[in-house]
Amino acid sequence: MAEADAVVYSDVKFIKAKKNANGSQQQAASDGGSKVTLKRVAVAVLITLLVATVIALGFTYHHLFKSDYNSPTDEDEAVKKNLTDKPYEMKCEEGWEQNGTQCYYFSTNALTWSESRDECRRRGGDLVKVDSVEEQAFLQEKLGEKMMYDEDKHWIGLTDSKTERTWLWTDGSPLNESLTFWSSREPDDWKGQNPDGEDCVRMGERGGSDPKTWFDKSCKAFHKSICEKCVYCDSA
Ligand SMILES: *[C@@H]1O[C@H](CO)[C@@H](O)[C@H](O)[C@H]1NC(C)=O
Ligand SMILES: *[C@@H]1O[C@H](CO)[C@@H](O)[C@H](O)[C@H]1NC(C)=O
Ligand SMILES: *[C@@H]1O[C@H](CO)[C@@H](O)[C@H](O)[C@H]1NC(C)=O
Ligand SMILES: [Ca+2]
Ligand SMILES: [Ca+2]
Repeated sequence: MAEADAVVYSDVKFIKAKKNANGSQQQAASDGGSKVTLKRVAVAVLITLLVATVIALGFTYHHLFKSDYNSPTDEDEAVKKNLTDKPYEMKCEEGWEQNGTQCYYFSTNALTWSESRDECRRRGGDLVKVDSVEEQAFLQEKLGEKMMYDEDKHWIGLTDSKTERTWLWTDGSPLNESLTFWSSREPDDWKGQNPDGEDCVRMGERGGSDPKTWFDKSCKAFHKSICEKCVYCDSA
């Protein structure tokens, strides 16, 4: 409807223009039809060219934009998706379990405390150091499930083998006395098994949820152990 109106209107204008130019209404009327068609074709061609130009410009822009800026963004998105989909694979190595920024390896080899420490260091970490209530809760939660029998406790990186009653972590730092998780009546430096007493610490309570699961024990006893490694650090 609108197009028909437009055609009629342009027809009239064209005829008027023709009449003014050469004064012959007859010729204008006879030529009018084909000239109007030509004009419409020309407009259509122009519009087509315009549309093609816009599309071409758009494609070129998109192409430039994509190669200059989009590719790193796509990659960032992939890494981001990777991180949210598989946070564990992205950070801790296979066999290690993550809690916060730390990775933990629950060794299944029963070794002395020193041998266990060597094994942790070979794996790029050290025997675990408990730095918070949350970390202790995490470790006990894991051991509660992993321990196969009551004595299946695991070495941690705490010892008083240098000076009796001076408990040090493997990094040389002293035990914070307001952050200890001794089981009841521990440490007792019991000499029943070894006359040297008990200078190393093992932890865990099968099926338990009480975090107070530290026991001192002869360093020569054989136990599984927990290694710790910082995800974002170069060393443990
Ligand atoms: C996604 O993670 C896997 C391992 O979990 C890794 O091999 C891959 O390169 C990662 N992809 C990206 C885009 O980071
Ligand atoms: C670490 O473990 C504790 C105890 O299981 C849990 O409450 C906390 O959400 C864990 N943190 C992360 C970041 O996984
Ligand atoms: C000892 O642990 C308590 C409780 O987590 C903490 O508030 C305090 O800052 C710690 N002290 C040292 C010297 O790390
Ligand atoms: Ca720690
Ligand atoms: Ca003991």
